[in-house]
Amino acid sequence: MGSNLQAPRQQLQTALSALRATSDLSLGAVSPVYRSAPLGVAGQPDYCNAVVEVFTDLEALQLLDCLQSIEKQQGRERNATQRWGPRTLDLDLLLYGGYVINSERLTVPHPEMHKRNFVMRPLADIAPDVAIPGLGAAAELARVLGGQGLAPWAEAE
Ligand code: 5RU
Ligand code: CA
Ligand code: CA
Repeated sequence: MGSNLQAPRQQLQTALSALRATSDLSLGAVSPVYRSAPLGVAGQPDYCNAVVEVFTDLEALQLLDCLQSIEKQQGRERNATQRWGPRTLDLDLLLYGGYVINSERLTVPHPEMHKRNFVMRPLADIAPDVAIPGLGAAAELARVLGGQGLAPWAEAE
Protein backbone atom coordinates (compact mmCIF):
# COMPACT_ATOMS: atom_id res chain seq x y z
CA MET A 1 0.00 0.00 0.00
CA GLY A 2 1.23 3.47 -0.77
CA SER A 3 -0.11 6.99 -0.47
CA ASN A 4 1.37 10.46 -0.58
CA LEU A 5 -1.69 12.71 -0.95
CA GLN A 6 -4.65 13.76 1.20
CA ALA A 7 -3.68 12.46 4.64
CA PRO A 8 -1.63 9.42 3.55
CA ARG A 9 -1.77 7.59 6.89
CA GLN A 10 -5.56 7.91 6.91
CA GLN A 11 -5.71 6.65 3.32
CA LEU A 12 -3.96 3.46 4.40
CA GLN A 13 -6.29 3.10 7.39
CA THR A 14 -9.34 3.56 5.16
CA ALA A 15 -8.00 0.98 2.71
CA LEU A 16 -7.51 -1.49 5.57
CA SER A 17 -11.13 -0.96 6.60
CA ALA A 18 -12.24 -1.51 3.00
CA LEU A 19 -10.25 -4.75 2.82
CA ARG A 20 -11.75 -5.90 6.13
CA ALA A 21 -15.20 -5.13 4.74
CA THR A 22 -14.61 -7.19 1.58
CA SER A 23 -16.42 -10.49 1.99
CA ASP A 24 -14.26 -12.61 -0.33
CA LEU A 25 -11.03 -12.07 1.54
CA SER A 26 -9.65 -11.88 5.02
CA LEU A 27 -6.84 -9.78 6.32
CA GLY A 28 -3.76 -11.42 7.82
CA ALA A 29 -0.68 -9.64 9.10
CA VAL A 30 -0.38 -5.87 8.69
CA SER A 31 3.14 -4.47 8.66
CA PRO A 32 4.37 -1.40 10.49
CA VAL A 33 3.79 1.78 8.50
CA TYR A 34 6.77 3.60 7.03
CA ARG A 35 7.54 7.06 5.76
CA SER A 36 9.64 6.84 2.63
CA ALA A 37 11.27 9.33 0.33
CA PRO A 38 9.62 9.42 -3.12
CA LEU A 39 11.30 7.40 -5.85
CA GLY A 40 10.65 7.73 -9.57
CA VAL A 41 9.60 11.37 -9.73
CA ALA A 42 11.27 13.93 -7.48
CA GLY A 43 9.52 16.86 -5.85
CA GLN A 44 6.46 14.98 -4.62
CA PRO A 45 5.54 14.42 -0.96
CA ASP A 46 6.98 11.55 1.08
CA TYR A 47 5.07 8.30 0.87
CA CYS A 48 3.31 6.33 3.54
CA ASN A 49 3.95 2.63 2.77
CA ALA A 50 2.93 -0.68 4.32
CA VAL A 51 2.39 -4.30 3.30
CA VAL A 52 -0.54 -6.52 4.23
CA GLU A 53 -1.24 -10.22 3.99
CA VAL A 54 -4.55 -11.30 2.52
CA PHE A 55 -6.16 -14.73 2.57
CA THR A 56 -8.59 -15.41 -0.27
CA ASP A 57 -10.04 -17.94 -2.66
CA LEU A 58 -10.29 -15.25 -5.32
CA GLU A 59 -8.31 -15.64 -8.52
CA ALA A 60 -5.42 -13.19 -8.82
CA LEU A 61 -7.26 -11.03 -11.35
CA GLN A 62 -10.36 -10.94 -9.17
CA LEU A 63 -8.21 -9.83 -6.26
CA LEU A 64 -6.70 -7.16 -8.50
CA ASP A 65 -10.25 -5.99 -9.32
CA CYS A 66 -10.93 -5.63 -5.58
CA LEU A 67 -7.75 -3.62 -5.04
CA GLN A 68 -8.45 -1.33 -7.97
CA SER A 69 -11.99 -0.72 -6.84
CA ILE A 70 -10.70 0.35 -3.41
CA GLU A 71 -8.16 2.64 -5.10
CA LYS A 72 -11.01 4.17 -7.08
CA GLN A 73 -13.20 4.62 -3.99
CA GLN A 74 -10.36 6.60 -2.49
CA GLY A 75 -10.05 8.98 -5.39
CA ARG A 76 -7.17 7.42 -7.29
CA GLU A 77 -6.72 9.20 -10.58
CA ARG A 78 -4.87 7.45 -13.39
CA ASN A 79 -2.75 10.10 -15.03
CA ALA A 80 -1.09 8.99 -18.26
CA THR A 81 1.26 11.97 -18.35
CA GLN A 82 2.58 11.48 -14.81
CA ARG A 83 3.06 7.74 -14.51
CA TRP A 84 5.01 7.87 -11.28
CA GLY A 85 3.33 10.92 -9.84
CA PRO A 86 1.71 11.37 -6.44
CA ARG A 87 -1.41 9.38 -5.59
CA THR A 88 -4.07 9.10 -2.89
CA LEU A 89 -3.81 5.32 -2.84
CA ASP A 90 -1.83 2.62 -4.62
CA LEU A 91 -2.58 -1.02 -3.83
CA ASP A 92 -0.15 -3.34 -5.58
CA LEU A 93 -0.53 -7.09 -5.73
CA LEU A 94 3.05 -8.08 -4.89
CA LEU A 95 2.82 -11.84 -4.48
CA TYR A 96 0.05 -14.38 -4.97
CA GLY A 97 0.96 -17.56 -3.18
CA GLY A 98 4.09 -18.81 -4.90
CA TYR A 99 2.69 -18.17 -8.36
CA VAL A 100 4.34 -16.45 -11.30
CA ILE A 101 1.78 -14.59 -13.40
CA ASN A 102 2.46 -12.76 -16.65
CA SER A 103 -0.78 -11.49 -18.10
CA GLU A 104 -1.69 -8.25 -19.78
CA ARG A 105 -3.12 -6.74 -16.61
CA LEU A 106 -0.94 -8.32 -13.97
CA THR A 107 2.66 -9.30 -13.38
CA VAL A 108 3.41 -11.30 -10.21
CA PRO A 109 5.78 -11.11 -8.45
CA HIS A 110 5.62 -7.34 -8.86
CA PRO A 111 8.60 -6.85 -11.21
CA GLU A 112 10.28 -4.08 -9.19
CA MET A 113 9.47 -5.10 -5.64
CA HIS A 114 12.88 -6.57 -4.82
CA LYS A 115 14.56 -3.24 -5.70
CA ARG A 116 12.41 -1.12 -3.38
CA ASN A 117 13.13 -1.02 0.33
CA PHE A 118 9.72 0.58 1.03
CA VAL A 119 8.25 -2.74 -0.18
CA MET A 120 10.82 -5.25 1.05
CA ARG A 121 11.28 -3.84 4.57
CA PRO A 122 7.59 -4.03 5.56
CA LEU A 123 7.24 -7.35 3.73
CA ALA A 124 10.19 -8.76 5.66
CA ASP A 125 8.61 -7.44 8.89
CA ILE A 126 5.53 -9.63 8.42
CA ALA A 127 6.93 -12.50 6.32
CA PRO A 128 10.72 -12.72 6.58
CA ASP A 129 10.83 -16.20 5.10
CA VAL A 130 8.47 -15.66 2.18
CA ALA A 131 10.21 -16.40 -1.11
CA ILE A 132 10.10 -14.03 -4.05
CA PRO A 133 10.02 -16.61 -6.86
CA GLY A 134 13.46 -16.73 -8.44
CA LEU A 135 15.04 -14.23 -6.04
CA GLY A 136 15.02 -15.61 -2.52
CA ALA A 137 13.72 -14.80 0.94
CA ALA A 138 12.25 -11.39 1.78
CA ALA A 139 14.44 -10.73 4.82
CA GLU A 140 17.69 -11.28 2.91
CA LEU A 141 16.55 -9.10 -0.01
CA ALA A 142 15.48 -6.37 2.44
CA ARG A 143 18.81 -6.57 4.25
CA VAL A 144 20.74 -6.06 1.01
CA LEU A 145 18.65 -2.97 0.15
CA GLY A 146 19.18 -1.30 3.51
CA GLY A 147 17.06 1.42 5.05
CA GLN A 148 17.96 4.55 3.11
CA GLY A 149 15.06 7.00 2.88
CA LEU A 150 12.92 4.85 5.18
CA ALA A 151 11.68 5.68 8.69
CA PRO A 152 8.84 4.60 10.95
CA TRP A 153 5.72 6.70 10.29
CA ALA A 154 5.27 8.97 13.28
CA GLU A 155 1.88 8.07 14.82
CA ALA A 156 0.82 11.70 15.26
CA GLU A 157 0.83 12.43 11.51
C1 5RU B 1 10.62 4.41 -10.11
C2 5RU B 1 11.38 4.03 -9.00
C3 5RU B 1 9.24 4.36 -10.08
C4 5RU B 1 10.73 3.57 -7.86
C5 5RU B 1 8.58 3.92 -8.96
C6 5RU B 1 6.25 4.83 -4.56
C7 5RU B 1 9.34 3.52 -7.86
C8 5RU B 1 7.37 5.63 -4.77
C9 5RU B 1 5.95 4.42 -3.22
C10 5RU B 1 7.91 5.63 -2.52
C11 5RU B 1 6.42 5.25 -6.65
C12 5RU B 1 7.08 3.81 -8.93
N1 5RU B 1 8.20 6.03 -3.76
N2 5RU B 1 7.46 5.88 -6.09
N3 5RU B 1 6.82 4.84 -2.26
N4 5RU B 1 5.66 4.59 -5.75
N5 5RU B 1 8.71 5.98 -1.52
O1 5RU B 1 4.99 3.70 -2.94
F1 5RU B 1 8.70 3.10 -6.77
S1 5RU B 1 6.19 5.28 -8.38
CA1 CA C 1 -0.14 0.17 -8.63
CA1 CA D 1 3.24 0.87 -6.76
